[in-house]
Amino acid sequence: MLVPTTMKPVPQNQQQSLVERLTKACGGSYSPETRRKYFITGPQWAAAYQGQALFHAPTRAAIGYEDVIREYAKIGIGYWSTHDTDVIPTAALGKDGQHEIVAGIKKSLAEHGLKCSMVTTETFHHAVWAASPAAESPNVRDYAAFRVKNTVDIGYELGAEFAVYWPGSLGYYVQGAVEETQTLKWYAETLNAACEHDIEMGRKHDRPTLKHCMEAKPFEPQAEILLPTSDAMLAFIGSGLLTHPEMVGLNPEYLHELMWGAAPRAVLARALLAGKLWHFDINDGYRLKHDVDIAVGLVNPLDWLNVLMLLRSHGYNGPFNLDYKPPRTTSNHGVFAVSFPTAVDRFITLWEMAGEALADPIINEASEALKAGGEGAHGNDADAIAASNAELLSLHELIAHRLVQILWGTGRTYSV
Ligand code: 3MF
Ligand code: MG
Ligand code: MG
Repeated sequence: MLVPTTMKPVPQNQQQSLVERLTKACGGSYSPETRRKYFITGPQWAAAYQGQALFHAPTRAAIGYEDVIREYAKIGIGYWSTHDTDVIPTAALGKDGQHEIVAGIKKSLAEHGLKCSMVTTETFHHAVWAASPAAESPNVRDYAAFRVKNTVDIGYELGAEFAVYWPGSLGYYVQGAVEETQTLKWYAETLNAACEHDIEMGRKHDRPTLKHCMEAKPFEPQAEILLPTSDAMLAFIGSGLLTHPEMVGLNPEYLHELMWGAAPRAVLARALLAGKLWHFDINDGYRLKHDVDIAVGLVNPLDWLNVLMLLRSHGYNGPFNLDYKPPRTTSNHGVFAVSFPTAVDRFITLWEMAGEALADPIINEASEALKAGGEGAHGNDADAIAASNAELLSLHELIAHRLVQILWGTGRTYSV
């Protein structure tokens, strides 16, 4: 809405307080104690994202893990997750430098009362991954195996329960350049190396192994992807290529599934049925567009309500990982004053609302009636069966209407 502005230009030193005052005026925020009751995990890379992209320069200053952990603690985000190279320079991986940094992270987490929930290996940014982590060259694949095993070690060190693998551009820029079945076999070997190392570590440290979760993304701006969807990954897990398929599950990302035009709720349903929904990256965005990583509920709140109803009704108790990118227009201050607290609060409200929707008497009576079905027709008479259910089926649309009503505050109307 364009309205003629009567406001005077806002001096720089008054902008933060204006943003804070208006954020507070929105209301609807939860206390850090309440926020900590949910298994909400904050990635290092999300908060430290500087706003750069293919055509875009950074808009925010670099920040380290100390800042992120401290600010997450203030907000009430109880868990932290990281890529290896978010915190450890590539050249220091597996060396003394790594041990010093990991010790510093442990101290920071303990000081602020956070836990490390998940570790993940960056197999996409560095030049070494130009031909993917499952490249033809054996030295690249040996290096990939070193990296995932080293991430398992970091996970043990920090007490993580989950390891996530987003393979990045696992595929090709030009058709015919790689042989797909061979590439997938090589990719499986890397995951096998991670699981086998984990089993050894588990024995040594007398603790359960990590849950290894694959994350699919249908397209990157520059490559064709061999495992583009969660369903492709389920097939891969069941393909016989993995030595420990029972240790490998999924980390679907809401937007990654929306990006290829799927219904995220249906994707999650298939993962639930396979017993592989272990971790969930939460964000929002648009169908058939880039991976814009908008914060949860800012684009599709109704769809999110539906997703959370499904997860609640199936007792999903894994992490909700805030894998989004504060927009380039948000400042370093805004990342922690606006972006993260409001994302967490929308998630909590949607989660609680999903509980309310599941208990809603209208929705329940309608669902039960649909399951009871229409009376009076059995057997092989298709016309009679259709007629016996015809009036009941209007309840589908009524259920959708009721969900929208719940979303905007049941029965809200205007006096016009
Ligand atoms: C890319 C992603 C990744 C993965 C991360 C976890 C940078 O679109 O979603 O975030 O979630 O690599 O392994
Ligand atoms: Mg993700
Ligand atoms: Mg993403």
